[in-house]
Amino acid sequence: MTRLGAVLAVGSLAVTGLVLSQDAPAEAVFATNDNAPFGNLIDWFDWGGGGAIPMGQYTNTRVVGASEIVTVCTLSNATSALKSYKPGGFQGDGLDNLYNVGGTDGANTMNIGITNVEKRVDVNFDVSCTMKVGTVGGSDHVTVDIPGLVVADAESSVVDRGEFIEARPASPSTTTWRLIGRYLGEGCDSSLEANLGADGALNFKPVPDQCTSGSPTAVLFMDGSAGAHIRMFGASTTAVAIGVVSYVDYADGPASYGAAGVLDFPSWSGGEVQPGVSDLMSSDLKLATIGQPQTRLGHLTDGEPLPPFSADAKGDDNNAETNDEDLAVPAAITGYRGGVVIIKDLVCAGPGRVFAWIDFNGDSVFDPVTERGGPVPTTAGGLVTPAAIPCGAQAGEEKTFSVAWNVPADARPTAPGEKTLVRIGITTDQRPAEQPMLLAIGGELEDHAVDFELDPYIVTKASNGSA
Ligand SMILES: [Ca+2]
Ligand SMILES: [Ca+2]
Ligand SMILES: [Ca+2]
Ligand SMILES: [Ca+2]
Repeated sequence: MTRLGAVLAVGSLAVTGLVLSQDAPAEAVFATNDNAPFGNLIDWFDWGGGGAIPMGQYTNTRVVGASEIVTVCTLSNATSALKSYKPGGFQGDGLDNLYNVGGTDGANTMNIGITNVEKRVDVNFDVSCTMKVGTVGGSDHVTVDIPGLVVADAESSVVDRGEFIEARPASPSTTTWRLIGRYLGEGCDSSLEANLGADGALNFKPVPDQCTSGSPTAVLFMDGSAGAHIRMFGASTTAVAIGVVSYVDYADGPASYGAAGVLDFPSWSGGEVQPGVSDLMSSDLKLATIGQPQTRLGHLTDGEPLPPFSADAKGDDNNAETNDEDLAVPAAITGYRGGVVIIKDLVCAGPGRVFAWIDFNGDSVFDPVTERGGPVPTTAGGLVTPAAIPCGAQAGEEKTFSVAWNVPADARPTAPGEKTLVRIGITTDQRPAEQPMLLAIGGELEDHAVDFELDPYIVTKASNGSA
């Protein structure tokens, strides 16, 4: 770009607390503007306010109760110095119009661009990202493979001066390039020319040139590679932004039950960039869409940026156009102390294991032993063994399941107007997930508020909670 009409960036704001050093910890950075494509899902790596970006590991951390999700991106093999760039620093930048915190142009505080220091040289570097999940401050973290990276043009490119951005996936044979967002300034009639090579590298630049009203800008998902070789050329400045796509489906009961959630990744379809030369601004190329993950409860799930704690356990039901808390948990459950209650005919899609709890004594916490469910006893009058319930091995195939509980000796009925909580989760996580306060990998959690009726006159051992 040339700095014609460049807007002065405001001083660095402490949005992320990122210190520019190796292993620098930072909060995950999500755009806050309403129109950001998949804005709740994309954690853009923020490289800090205008300083050098040394090679090394950078981390973003999200805390969920006693657990944390640490996204780790590693930069390596740079052939030239790199520094951070804030999209919106040049008026032709389009990325700040798609993703920002604080506003567009100079108001944007997201330092998500990686830019060249030297002019008129080919700049090459490698980036790769992964996630780790474990107890905050603990040594029990497990590595989670992430399915892909978001790559975007963070600064307008001047084509007649040779500027471009290129990303070559680490696993080209298993990677599909998908267009997930784009921007074109008012009155700009440039296209964004993409050239997808036989080696999987995608090169893109505005054609015939940039626009000061907002150059054609693409946001691309490298579906199948969590690493890339980046190559870019800045006659003056050119910059690339890297993001990681994931979501957490949180439990939505009262906070006393603890923050719990399941980390997962959406499945993508459409928006495929074709081999050879194409125009990413063409209306013939539709944006990619996301679908339901294989492992879920009911038919739907979704992610949310923060735990939607709520007294009536409807925080996650009411926070989107569709209610993803769609397990048919009955409004009332009846049982007696020492007996068994069963909730029948719930729908899950696997692969995965189902875990379930009821707060029988109404003390606003789940007892991990006495309030945990398990498979329906196979012998008449038998007791429930608290355990996970398998949910099929066929990917994404829905099946029904039932879950049973022993009613503990301290169970008490809910008072008029009072509810108690049922928590049901499914996960592909192979770690022990015995606690209701967990951060699992892959799946969904649902909370449902119910009446619990204690009926000493029930004579059958098992009451059908769904009746
Ligand atoms: Ca659901
Ligand atoms: Ca949800
Ligand atoms: Ca309890
Ligand atoms: Ca709910």
